[in-house]
Amino acid sequence: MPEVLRGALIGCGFFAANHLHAWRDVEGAAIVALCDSDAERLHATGAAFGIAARYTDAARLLAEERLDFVDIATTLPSHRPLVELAARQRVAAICQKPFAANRDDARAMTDAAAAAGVALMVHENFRWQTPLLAVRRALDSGRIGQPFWGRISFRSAYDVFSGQPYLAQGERFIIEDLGIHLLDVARFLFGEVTHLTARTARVNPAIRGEDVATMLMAHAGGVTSVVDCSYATRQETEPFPQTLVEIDGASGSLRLGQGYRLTVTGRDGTTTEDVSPPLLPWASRPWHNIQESVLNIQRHWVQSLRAGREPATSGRDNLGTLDLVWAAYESAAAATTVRLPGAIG
Ligand code: NAD
Ligand code: 89V
Repeated sequence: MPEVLRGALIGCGFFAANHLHAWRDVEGAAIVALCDSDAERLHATGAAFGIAARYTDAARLLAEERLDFVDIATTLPSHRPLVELAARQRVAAICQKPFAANRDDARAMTDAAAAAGVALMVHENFRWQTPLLAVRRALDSGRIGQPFWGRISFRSAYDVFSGQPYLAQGERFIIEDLGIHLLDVARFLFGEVTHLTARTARVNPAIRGEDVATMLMAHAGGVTSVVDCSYATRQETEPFPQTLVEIDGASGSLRLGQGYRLTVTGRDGTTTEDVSPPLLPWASRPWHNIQESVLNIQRHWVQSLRAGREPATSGRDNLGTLDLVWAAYESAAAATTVRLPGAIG
């Protein structure tokens, strides 16, 4: 394996600058080429980051550049063709979330990477946020004992549509765009899910999809969890983009509250810790939490490739999160509880 892995970024839109800034901070990898079908965006990004090799066609990029991986930061409709293209060239790929629109596409993508013998990671970065990693560590410390109940919550009135106008246009919105992160965090903290019930609502009349969702889940390990998200919730202090967590266990409880305060109560008393993410030099509030998680997941990608290990949020792993997304839409539409494909009994 080369000392510095050669990567290309495909998709120079709203979020791409975070990937590119973070790649500069990742040891052992460099972005050597860019691709975007929009030439204006491509050249603006190339100029901003000093990257001269620029392509408007991903097939040409892969044919002409010698690459160890591609980092796909395009929106959902292009994910399957781009992942398959990379696999055909035997190039490893990172793909932004949402990975796929349906199980057939997701399977085709994971099968293509497996058949080519290349790594495939979904850029599912929320579980890499410093505050959420601190929650995982607190659970692992055993202080609250065996968890039996949890809540992962993200409620905001932040205007996400100004930076990402496509979010207002899709038939599906909050579960597919944001709930997907929280459902992944629920799997990260409580394990796989057997049953899910969801309710959704659209409060903002200017958008097409749902902007409020509540999911109730039974996890195979015995935890009952609630995942709730809203972009229609105005509060005294706007918490965007903080994910709040409540967990009750057999010997105590844990709360990740606003302002990145982690309070853990065990039989030995209560401790409160500031688990704020660092403000990286290229980051800006309030996005710094998400921005730092981009750096963390990209570092994890390089470490995984070097160690020959499957990344934590591999394409295969992400099927479990996507199943929850699709189950949530199915449950909300039919007003029923959905049994997950992997559920036993
Ligand atoms: P965007 O629309 O602003 O940018 C996407 C870019 O990809 C555009 O410039 C478009 O021209 C280009 N593109 C599309 N298809 C292409 C193709 N086949 N070949 C080359 N270029 C192509 O979107 P965005 O807001 O930057 O979001 C990109 C992805 O990142 C989405 O899937 C979104 O859900 C995800 N996202 C993730 C996070 C996170 O925290 N993980 C945050 C924001 C966005
Ligand atoms: O992560 C995302 O995809 C973003 C946001 C956090 C704003 O929902 O769209």
